[in-house]
Amino acid sequence: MSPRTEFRTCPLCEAICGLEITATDTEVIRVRGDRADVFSKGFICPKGSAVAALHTDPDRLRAPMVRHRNGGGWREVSWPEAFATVEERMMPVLERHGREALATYVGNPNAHNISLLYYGRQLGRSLATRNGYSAGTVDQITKQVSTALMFGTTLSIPIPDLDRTDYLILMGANPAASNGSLLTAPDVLGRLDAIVQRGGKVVVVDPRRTRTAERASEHHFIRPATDAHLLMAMAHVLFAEDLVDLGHLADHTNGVEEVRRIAAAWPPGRVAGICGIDAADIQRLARELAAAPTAAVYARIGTCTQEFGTLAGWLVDVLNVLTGNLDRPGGALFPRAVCGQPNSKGNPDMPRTIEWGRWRTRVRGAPEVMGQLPAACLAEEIDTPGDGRIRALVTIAGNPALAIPDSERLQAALPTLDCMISVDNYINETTQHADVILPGESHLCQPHFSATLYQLAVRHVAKWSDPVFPPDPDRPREWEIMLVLSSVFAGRGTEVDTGAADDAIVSARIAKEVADEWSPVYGRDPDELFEAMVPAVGPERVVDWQIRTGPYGDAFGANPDGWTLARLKQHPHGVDLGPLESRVPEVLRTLSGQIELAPDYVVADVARLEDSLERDWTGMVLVGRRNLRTNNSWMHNVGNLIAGREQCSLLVHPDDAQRFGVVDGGQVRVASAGGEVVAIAEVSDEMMPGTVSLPHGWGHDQPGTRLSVAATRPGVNSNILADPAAIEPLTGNAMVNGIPVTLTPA
Ligand SMILES: Nc1nc2c(c(=O)[nH]1)N[C@H]1C(S)=C(S)[C@@H](COP(=O)(O)OP(=O)(O)OC[C@H]3O[C@@H](n4cnc5c(=O)[nH]c(N)nc54)[C@H](O)[C@@H]3O)O[C@H]1N2
Ligand SMILES: Nc1nc2c(c(=O)[nH]1)N[C@H]1C(S)=C(S)[C@@H](COP(=O)(O)OP(=O)(O)OC[C@H]3O[C@@H](n4cnc5c(=O)[nH]c(N)nc54)[C@H](O)[C@@H]3O)O[C@H]1N2
Ligand code: SF4
Ligand SMILES: [Mo]
Repeated sequence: MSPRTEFRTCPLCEAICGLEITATDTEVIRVRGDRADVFSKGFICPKGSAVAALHTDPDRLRAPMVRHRNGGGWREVSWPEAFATVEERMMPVLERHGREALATYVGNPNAHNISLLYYGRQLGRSLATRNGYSAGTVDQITKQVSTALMFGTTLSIPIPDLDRTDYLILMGANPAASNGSLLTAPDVLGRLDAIVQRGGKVVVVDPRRTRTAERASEHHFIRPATDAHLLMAMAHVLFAEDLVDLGHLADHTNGVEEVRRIAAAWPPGRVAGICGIDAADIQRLARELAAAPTAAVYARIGTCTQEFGTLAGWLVDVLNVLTGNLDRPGGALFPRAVCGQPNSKGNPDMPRTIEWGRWRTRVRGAPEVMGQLPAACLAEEIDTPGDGRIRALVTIAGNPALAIPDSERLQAALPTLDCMISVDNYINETTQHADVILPGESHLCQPHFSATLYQLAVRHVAKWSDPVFPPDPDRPREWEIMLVLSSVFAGRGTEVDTGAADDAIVSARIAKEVADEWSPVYGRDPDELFEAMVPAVGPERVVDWQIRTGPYGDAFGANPDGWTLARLKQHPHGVDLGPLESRVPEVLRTLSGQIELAPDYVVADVARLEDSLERDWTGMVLVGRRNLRTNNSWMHNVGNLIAGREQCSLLVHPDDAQRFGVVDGGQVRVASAGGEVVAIAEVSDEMMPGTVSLPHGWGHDQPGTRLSVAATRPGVNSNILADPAAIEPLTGNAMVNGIPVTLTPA
C-alpha cells in the first residue's frame, strides 16, 4: 500500500508540536514538523522524530510481565493472567496491613496521556489510600500552591504573553533545552528572538549562561535559591519609587498594603551580595519592568524546586500584579482553554481553596499538601519498621528510582515491598522491582489530546490526533487497564466489562452536570446527551464531553456555532481559537473573589527568608539541567538521542576547577549530605563561579533493567545527591536545586 501522511501532536513534552508522519500500514517512513500546524508551524526538536524509534524499540514492553518470586526473572503472560496475578499478590497484602500500607507514585507522562489522565482519577478512588506520591513534589507544587492561594485554583497559572510582550524576565528556565514548561509554546526561542526583533528585551536570570541566556538581551548569574530575595528587592524598588500601578486590577486585589509593608524591609543593597547581582542592576530591572509598555516575569523549575520555591513563585506574580501586567495583553494572562479548566466552570462564588496538613507522613510527620506527600519521604516510609509501614506500591508512568531524592535508598527499599504493580512501558530502575508490569500502548497506537497543556498555552488552540496505527485488538487500551485495576483494588475482581464501567462513569458525570445550574447543559435530558456522543468511548468520549460543555462548546446544540470533537477532527492541523484575553475577575475562584496578593500561608514564610540573610552563602552548590535530546529518565534508550558527546556531565567553572583540581573530561567526586557520585567534569565558564550543574534522570547502570541502549551510556544519578531532608516547608517540594556539595578529583 502506498504511504499515507498523518498529522499528530507530539506527546513528549509541553510544547505540543505538530508532527507530520508518513507511514505505511505497518511502518513509519518519516517524521517531520507539520508546517501547517496552527501552533507549531513546522517546529520540532530532535525528540519529536523519536516517536518512531520509541514505537519500534525492541525493549519496549508489548505484553505484561510477571516477576517470579524468589529472584527468578520475568515471564511474559497473557492479560487475564497478569490481572489475576495483581489480585493474587496484592489483595492479601492489603487485607493483612490495610490501605495505610499502600502507596502510589504517579509520574510525569500522566499529564500527557489522556487514558492515564482521565482514568487515573477512577483508579485513585479505588486505591483508597492517603499515601499519594508523585513527580509533582519534585516539580511544580510550589507554583500550584501560590497560584491556588492567589487566584483560586491550582492551574490558574498566569502565562507570559510571549508573542505580544515588550519585556520578559525569564528565571530558572531553559527552554532551549526544555522547550518550555508551565508555558506551552512551540519554538519558545523563536518567540524570544521575536521579542528582541520588535524592539523589546529579554532578561534571563540563571546560575548558568544557558543557550537561552545566550539568545537573550541580558543575562544575570544568580546564586541558586536566592530568587525570592531578588524579587522581593524588586518589589521594594517598585514601592519605594512609586512605580506601583495595578491598572485594571486595582479594584480586584487584596493585600497590596501588606506587600508594601513586607517589601519595605528589602532594599536591593540587602540582597545584592547574596544573589550575586549588583544593587544598581536590581534597581534598574525593577524600573525597566515598570516602564515597559507591557512586560511579564516568568519563572520555572530552578525557582520551583528550591529552598524558597513557594515564595519565589508567589513573588513572580506579585511583580506582575504590581506593574499592572497581570491579566493584560502583553503581560501574563490566564488562558481560557478549550476544556477541563476549573476556573472556566461552575459557580464563581463557590471557591475551590486548597488544603494541607490533613494528615502527615508516618516517619517524619511531613504534612500532606493538596493530597500529596513529599516524594522525598517515600524511601523512608518503605524501609522504616513500625505500624503503617508501606508494604505495597503502585507506580503509574513514573521512575522514582531515578527521579526523586533518596533514590539510592529507594532502590534498596523497593525489593523489600510485599507487592508492587507498575503500569509502564519499560523494565527500568523502578519497574524492575515490580511483581507485575502492565505496559501502556505505543504512542502511535493511541489517540492524543493535550488536555492539560491547553490550560498553559500562549494561544487558545486545540487539536485531536487519531492513532497512526490501529491499536492491537488483542490487548486492553491503557484506560481499560486503569478500569480493571480500579475493580481489583475496589475488591470487585478482575472480571470487568470495561465498556459498561465506562458508560457508568460517563452517565454519572452527565447526571451531575445536568443538575448543576451553572452548567451549559443544566436541565437537559441525560439520555439525549449520552446518545449524542455515541459511538465514542473511553478518553475520546471524555474529550468530546469536555469540549462540548467547555467555553467554546456547542453545549449539545444550545450553541450551534460551538465546537464538538467531531468538528475538531475536521481540522487535522488543529484550530486556533485566538489570543489570550483579560479574564479578571471572572477567572478568580478565591474565597473573596479577589486576587489575594498576600496570602497568610505564604507571607508567614518570609520569616525564613529573613533568617537566611544571616547565613554563609559562599559554599559550592549543585543545580540541575535538562538535555535537549532526552526526557527526564526515559528516552535514553533511543540510540541517536544519546549518541555523540557525553550529556551527563558535571559543568564546573574554570576557577572552581582549578581550586579543586578538577580537569576537563576527568572524573570528579561530588559529595553532599545525601550521598556521592563520580561524574565526568566539563569545565566551562557558562557556570556561575561557585555553582556546578548535573542533569537528572541518568544512572542506567543498574543490573536487572531491560534498557539495552541506555545501559551503554548510563551516566550518573544526580538524585543520589539530593538530600531527602531538604524539602520546602510549605509544600514538601524537594530542593533539588542549590544542593551544597564538595568536589574532589576522582
Ligand atoms: N534532581 C532532579 N530531579 C528531578 C528533576 C530535576 O530537575 N532535578 N525534575 C523533576 C521533574 S520536573 C519531573 S517531571 C520528574 C519526572 O519523574 P518521573 O515522572 O517519575 O520520571 P520519568 O523519567 O518522566 O519517567 C516516566 C516513566 O513513564 C513511562 N512512560 C512513558 N510514557 C508512558 C505512557 O504513555 N504510558 C505509561 N504507562 N508509561 C509511560 C516511562 O517508561 C518512564 O518509566 O523528575 C523530577 N526529578
Ligand atoms: N529536552 C527535555 N525537555 C524537557 C524535559 C527533559 O527532561 N528534557 N523535562 C520536562 C519537564 S518534566 C519539565 S518540568 C520542564 C522543565 O523546564 P525548565 O524549567 O526550562 O527546566 P531546565 O531546562 O532544567 O532549566 C532550569 C534552569 O534553572 C536553572 N536554575 C537552577 N537553580 C536555579 C535557581 O535557584 N535560580 C534560578 N534563577 N535558576 C536556577 C538551571 O541552571 C537551568 O538553566 O522541562 C520539560 N521538557
Ligand atoms: S519540543 Fe516537545 S513537543 Fe515539540 S517535538 Fe520536541 S519533544 Fe515533541
Ligand atoms: Mo516536570
